[in-house]
Amino acid sequence: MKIVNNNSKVQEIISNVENKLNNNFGTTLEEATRDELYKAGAGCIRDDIMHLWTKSRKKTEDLGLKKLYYMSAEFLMGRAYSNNLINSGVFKDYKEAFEKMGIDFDDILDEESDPGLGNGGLGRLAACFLDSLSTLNLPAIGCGIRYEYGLFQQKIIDGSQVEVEDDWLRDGFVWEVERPELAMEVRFNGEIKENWTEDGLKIEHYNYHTVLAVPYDVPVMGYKTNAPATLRLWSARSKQNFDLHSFNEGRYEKASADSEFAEVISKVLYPADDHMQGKLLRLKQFYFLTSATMQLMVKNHKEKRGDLHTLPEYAAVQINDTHPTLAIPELMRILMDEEGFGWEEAEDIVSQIFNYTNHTIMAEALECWDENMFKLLLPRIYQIICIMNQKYCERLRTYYPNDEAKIAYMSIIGNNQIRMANLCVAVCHRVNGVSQLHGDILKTNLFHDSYNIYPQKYLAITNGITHRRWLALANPELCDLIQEHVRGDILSDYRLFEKILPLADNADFCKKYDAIKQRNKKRLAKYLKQKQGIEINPDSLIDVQCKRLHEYKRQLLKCLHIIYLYKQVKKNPDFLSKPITFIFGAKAAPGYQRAKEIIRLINSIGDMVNNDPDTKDKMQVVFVENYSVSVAEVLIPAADISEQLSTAGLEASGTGNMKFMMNGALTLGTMDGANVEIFEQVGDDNIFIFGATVDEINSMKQYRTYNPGTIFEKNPMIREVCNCLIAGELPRYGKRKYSDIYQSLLFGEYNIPDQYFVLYDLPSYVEEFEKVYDTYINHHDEWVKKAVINTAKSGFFSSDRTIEEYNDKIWNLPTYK
Ligand code: B1H
Repeated sequence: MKIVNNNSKVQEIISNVENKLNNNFGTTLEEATRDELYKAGAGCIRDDIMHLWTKSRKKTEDLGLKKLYYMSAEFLMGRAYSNNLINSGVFKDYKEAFEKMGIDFDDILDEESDPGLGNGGLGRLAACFLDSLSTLNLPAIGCGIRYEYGLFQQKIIDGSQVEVEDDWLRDGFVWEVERPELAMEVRFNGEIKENWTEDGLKIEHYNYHTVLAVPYDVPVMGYKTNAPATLRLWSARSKQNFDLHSFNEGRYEKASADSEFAEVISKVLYPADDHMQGKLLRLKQFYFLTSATMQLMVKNHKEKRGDLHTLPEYAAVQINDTHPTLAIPELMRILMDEEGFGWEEAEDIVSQIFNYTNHTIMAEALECWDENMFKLLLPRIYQIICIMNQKYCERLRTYYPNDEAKIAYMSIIGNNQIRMANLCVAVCHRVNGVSQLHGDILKTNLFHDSYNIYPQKYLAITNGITHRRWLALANPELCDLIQEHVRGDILSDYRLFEKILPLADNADFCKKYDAIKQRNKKRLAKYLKQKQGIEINPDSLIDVQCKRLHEYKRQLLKCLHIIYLYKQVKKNPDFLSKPITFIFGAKAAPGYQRAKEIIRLINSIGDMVNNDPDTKDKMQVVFVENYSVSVAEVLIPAADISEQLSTAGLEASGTGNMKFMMNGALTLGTMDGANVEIFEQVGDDNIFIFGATVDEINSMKQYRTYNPGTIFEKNPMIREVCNCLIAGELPRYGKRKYSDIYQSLLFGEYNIPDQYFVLYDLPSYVEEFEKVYDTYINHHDEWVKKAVINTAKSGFFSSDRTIEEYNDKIWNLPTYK
């Protein structure tokens, strides 16, 4: 019976695809290009999703359900087609249908561009959250920017990173719907006049620039959802597409200047991760996003409910890091200047609606804006922030009388800078960190003084990842294996993962589990051969570090370790009994010179190790180009070891670590971010921890007791490894030497040598790696058992759990039924 049903579904898909090819592209199955086949197939599932989406949006509005606005400058969505098929429960049917038509379905999936509208973890988290919100039937809209160009594509040429623009819209984007009827006007620059009238103070803004914000909506199909979420991306456009007035007067330059002013705003994503760039254009992007979103939110509420005082009953706003902070003063502006609210009244509403997630404590990432630049671009918002600051400081003085130093530290404006995190903390209802450790650091460190006054504001909610994409889509075989052994649907209930825990002792299960890992390694080998012409040994131990390139993430530590192993193998050919493949994937911000230098170093080490007859069969170093969501989907399921090496205290959470553990790689990491919670979930025996703890690092910083020079002198291993950077064994690109890196480790920048404690942690890393290697090689059954335990315990890291927590503790959204 089932087979017949299935067949008829497959048959239906085939005829739908044929119809689409015919109706939309005027072509046939035989003639169609791959792009047309992709679009026809995507169009079919899109029709179903659109239907569901339209219906549920209308009903949500009619029922007046409270809705979440998840505001973020980044949404790193990844490809939509396969994800939509999985979440609609028809992936296998589509695959079969295409195969019946004689078409390789993987090739079709590969046709889709991978929208990279985010830098890394922060943007990917937003995408996982939308998937979970949709799956849990919680009314939600993600609000972001429709960057015409996403994060650059990375090529490695001669060992160096070369950036290529990411023209993801070139062939069209089938999942979006333009909504010109919802376009909003956003105003920049100009002057403010205060007019006292009979009705009180009226604010007049004149001589401003207008930019049109046009929303494009994308449905986000959750797993078997009744209520797909919406991703609303704003695109900037000039109000007069062509300013006829200026044109007629012969002022061509002004006409085109206006359109340039507008269109450049949503042109490209800023490519710096965990690093603040105080550029005017960036500020324009943020105001553009927040003003358009707040205006439309208010307009919708007024149309539907009339009274703006009830807004907090119908809307919650989550601010993903400080980037969308301007939504706060913008809502104040709309309520006061356009809706006639008084200050207290407006503030009362604003303080109920907004919540802020902090993602980093690193000083260089904390967003602040030059006061003068800000004042010119956003004169009214500036005034509002000044008043907020004044009132906030007055309030603080009642708690901290006679402590002006503290007030200066906490104030929103200081040293001619506007500090966005302080603004958020001053106003938001809830402030959260993204792992337990990070939440603690916020309380004891970054926001300590605010925490002392408002402890109830602060909470920690550990990040998560959607197991639909990171297991079902990326590792279908493992997903099926788990599903076969549990009752209930793991894709809708992450708690079921734990049911496989007893199977860690079942030899038959472990054998199947291990065989899947092996096939995923083969799949990776095939991918690398096809995309980069690189051959790897799928029978080797696969050790992966993939994430943005940043000094605090310590790819350099891994480099030094590989150099150490190389030296050992050179001295003793039997040092490694089984080969290891070290895989790196990492993009460096284009202006981050040290990070780019580390990419060159990785490739140099690769050249040295991979071409040396003494080592090339024992170890291989591979740099995977263009690390992105779709690359991660092939890489992570193939990994044996997950490298999570950040200096303790600096990685707020990490989410790659969760993807690896779910897919059965064992973590080799520091006690940092969510690694701590992975440790707590799986227990001491099933994770490999090394390095200094947060307390140790803090104490070394506080008392300035760390001196890498001493370690260098005392430890011959460290001397040998460091000397390799400057001794001339490493092939170099151009005239480069790695002496800058060497210098920074031993003498440092601004007199802080080795500020990320690489040399400090290297000995304990080397030692721990030996344990990892020994377990993998000599106790393989034990290894597989540990891997199974990791998968079994990974349910906690599903973003469904994370979203449930946000909803319980912050948003209180109703479920759509
Ligand atoms: C994270 C950022 C970030 N933290 C500024 N901060 C950016 C900051 O373009 N900018 O200006 C972009 C990104 N990203 C990451 O967030 C943390 O480093 C990870 O530890 C964390 O897992 C992730 C999600 O919470």
